[in-house]
Amino acid sequence: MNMFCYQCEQTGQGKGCTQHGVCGKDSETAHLQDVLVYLAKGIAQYAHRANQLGVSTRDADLTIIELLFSTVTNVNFDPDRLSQLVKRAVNVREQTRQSYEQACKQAGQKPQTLSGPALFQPADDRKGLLAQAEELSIAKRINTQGPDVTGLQELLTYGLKGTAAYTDHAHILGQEDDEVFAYFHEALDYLAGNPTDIDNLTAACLKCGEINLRVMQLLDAANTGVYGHPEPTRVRVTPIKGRCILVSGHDLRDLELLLQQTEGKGINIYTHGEMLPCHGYPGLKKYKHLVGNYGGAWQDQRKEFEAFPGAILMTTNCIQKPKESYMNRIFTTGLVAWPGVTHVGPDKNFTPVIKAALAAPGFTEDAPEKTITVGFGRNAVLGVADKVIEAVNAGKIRHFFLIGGCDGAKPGRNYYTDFAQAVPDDCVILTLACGKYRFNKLEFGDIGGIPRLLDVGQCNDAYSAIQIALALANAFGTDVNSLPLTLVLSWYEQKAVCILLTLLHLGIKNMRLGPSLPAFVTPPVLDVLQKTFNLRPITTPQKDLQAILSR
Ligand code: FSO
Ligand code: SF4
Repeated sequence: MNMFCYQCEQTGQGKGCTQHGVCGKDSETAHLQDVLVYLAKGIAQYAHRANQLGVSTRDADLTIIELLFSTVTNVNFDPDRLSQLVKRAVNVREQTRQSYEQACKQAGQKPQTLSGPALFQPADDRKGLLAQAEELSIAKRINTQGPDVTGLQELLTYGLKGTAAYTDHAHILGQEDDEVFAYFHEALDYLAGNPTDIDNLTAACLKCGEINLRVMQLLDAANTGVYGHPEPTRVRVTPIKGRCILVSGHDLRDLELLLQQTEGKGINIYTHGEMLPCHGYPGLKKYKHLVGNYGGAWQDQRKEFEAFPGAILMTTNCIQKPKESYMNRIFTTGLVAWPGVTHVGPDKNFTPVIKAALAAPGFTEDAPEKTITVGFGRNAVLGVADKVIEAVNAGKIRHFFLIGGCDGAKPGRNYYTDFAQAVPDDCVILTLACGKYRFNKLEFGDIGGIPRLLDVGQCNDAYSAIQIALALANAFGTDVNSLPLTLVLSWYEQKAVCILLTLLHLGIKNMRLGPSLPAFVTPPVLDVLQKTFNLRPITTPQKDLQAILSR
């Protein structure tokens, strides 16, 4: 039974993964994820109408977010857990239907007769469910309505998935907005109607970017509200002697809870991948046993986890198929899952992780000390805005580059290392997300005390980078597009998609995108993006730099 998925940059030769995902997702998992997205639309059909009648739909709000986040690349690979989510989705859709019908009754209205996902009844057995899933496949839609419309529908779907991930992170730390949930219902209800108008679909994608900006603002408020503003912090990137746990993903709360549960137990905690920026938060760096960062970006994990002599905790994407050698000392929590890997449930009792760390040998000696600096969030950067503005006015800073986004396994991603190294000495590089591992351990020096490489944080901190750009534009009395600033982006999965939609919503022009363009953005759609936003693919670092600096 063929799957079809083209939601990430890794997709099989630009044509979609059809037998098995390059990410490791098998056909069964892919089909179950298609069912979950379809059911999210079904819940939304009722929730949207209930919301319009003034009824709140709390279960639907949170379930939709979790369903969508579970289908993001490299999050949930476990068919059993996905099947449980299918059951939960059907139950929540039923409850939401009842709330809607009740609300209609009270308002003296006749409930609308809905179709499609609202009525979909998943088969009881896995075989039947998978056969149904085949009918929902993206490949079918491409065949019937063509690649352009399907691609735009999927662009919106992937934007929603990314936005759902950020909504979930913000919600975990107590920040949410009913209007955001209502938007999810509206947008998914729109998709449930199988819209085909290209202009409307394009506008809907930009609307997703607008809402994502709000969500990222909530997430920024959540992170800084709970843990304080990141501050420039030196982080050790070489191991020290002792037992250890490595924490990967993006979830600050999981790290905090693990730090609390390991305090005084003689276990050192290391961040991995996108958890690196955690070292800059006062509320997290205060834990003395948060000793450093280990390894690089997500795609190197199989080698690095094998070599790590302790336990490993995955809090969100990006997990890869674990090797046998560390299967018994890797753990998942939250929405992330892999078949056979022990999952720590919502009670966040990390005892199994701690036991595995104590049973492992740990590092037997200190490696020579090496550090890098993180923590240049908006508060830290804007705290020295006067110095930055002065340096620009004095001609000491010629240009800013935001080299940000995801990392991945493709060789073409060397572009970002080469680009960062080729940036002239009188330019500053801002970076965020896991793509920075391509160059964040290189020496860039400073310009009059301002570091030439400023690490703004995770992909989750894109709001911080946007605020820095807006504040600079304000200080120079201009707009972001007139600043000496260019965004050079690398994308991999759907969180990058929603951030890109946010940047387009903000009208940011002249962005460079790579390493390859999304397969779901078809030539006519790309043409619109190029004409309207001058969004263009990366070429070579030399050519792109020359074009940017000669503007
Ligand atoms: Fe990277 Fe993975 Fe953070 Fe993504 S770890 S690729 S855009 O999940 O989210 O940057
Ligand atoms: Fe392929 Fe990416 Fe989909 Fe995985 S998430 S199946 S690699 S397109």
